[in-house]
Amino acid sequence: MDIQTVNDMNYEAFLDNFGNIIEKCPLVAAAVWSKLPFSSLHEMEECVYEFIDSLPPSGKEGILRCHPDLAGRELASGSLTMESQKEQRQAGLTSLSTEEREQLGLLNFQYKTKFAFPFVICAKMSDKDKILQEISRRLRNDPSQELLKGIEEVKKICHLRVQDILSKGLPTKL
Ligand code: 2AL
Repeated sequence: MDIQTVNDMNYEAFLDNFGNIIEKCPLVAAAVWSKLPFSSLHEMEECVYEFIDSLPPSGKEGILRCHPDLAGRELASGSLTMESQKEQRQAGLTSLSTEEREQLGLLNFQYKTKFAFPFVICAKMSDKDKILQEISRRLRNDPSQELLKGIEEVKKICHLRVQDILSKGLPTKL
């Protein structure tokens, strides 16, 4: 898919294709569609990031809260979004031992108790051991540092989701 194909998309087609590049936040794609056309896909991604950066802290926290826990309730119940399911599987989170699952569950709980938003990391760029290390390390940060770090990870997740959509070739419902 090239930038011309994206620029030609009506609102519905754009949302069908890019609505979940930020987990459960189709509003971001809806806002970005208003800014079409773009001269490159890179410019489109930059527009996503600018939108997120322009949000007040409460909006950024809201974006983090739309992310499911890693190896959490939604993974166990099969209710993750398709994208998240794939990312968590690739990071090895669908094949944790009981001990590892309990350890991550406890760390997720401690993280959310401290920061009031979930721990977010780009799972595809990590693996279960790194995730356990990172959450333990990041638990020591202060809330403003973690808000920035979490949003940085959201952008990495977004970049890989855009790459994934583009690699699929033809868009749906152009
Ligand atoms: C996720 C997710 O669902 N996919 C990903 O890369 N990271 N969630 C999270 N809490 O970090």
